[in-house]
Amino acid sequence: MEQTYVMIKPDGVQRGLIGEIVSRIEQKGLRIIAMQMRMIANDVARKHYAEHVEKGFFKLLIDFITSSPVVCMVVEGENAVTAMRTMSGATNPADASVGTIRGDFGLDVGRNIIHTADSPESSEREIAIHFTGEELIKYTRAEETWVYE
Ligand code: D4T
Repeated sequence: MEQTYVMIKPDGVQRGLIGEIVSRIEQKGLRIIAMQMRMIANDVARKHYAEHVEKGFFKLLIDFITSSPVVCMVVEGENAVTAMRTMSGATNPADASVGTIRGDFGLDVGRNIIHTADSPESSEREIAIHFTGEELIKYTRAEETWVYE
């Protein structure tokens, strides 16, 4: 089982998409093992997006992600990183396929609704930024014998 870090961004929360997104994750068969709504502190945001520090959009990105509550999650399942990236769609919603979260609900790269870690290594790094080990809950979902062969 793989774990991935997922975050419903301020625009997703403000647009009332928490339920829709959580529902898609549940319906996919993935297991949410941690979930909390919180305001992201500036230093946490800078750590999370450290790879983009030199980019022109960095300040706007930090201002945006700290502007309003986000919903932080750890999602677990077979190939969870790829599964969540596929469900989220291309970074720019203009390029995202219909049926993906960004393709169905977004229009602008600066308001792309959801973040999902892009590799198992990023996932491990991001989970450690946003959650403690004790906050990750070990359990199985009753339907998993019907999700996995
Ligand atoms: P996140 O990290 O938010 O899941 O997005 P991606 O993994 O799909 O894309 P990314 O790291 O390349 O970009 C991080 C974040 O910055 C915003 N962004 C990106 C932006 O505002 N303008 C831009 O030109 C780009 C490339 C959107 C996502």
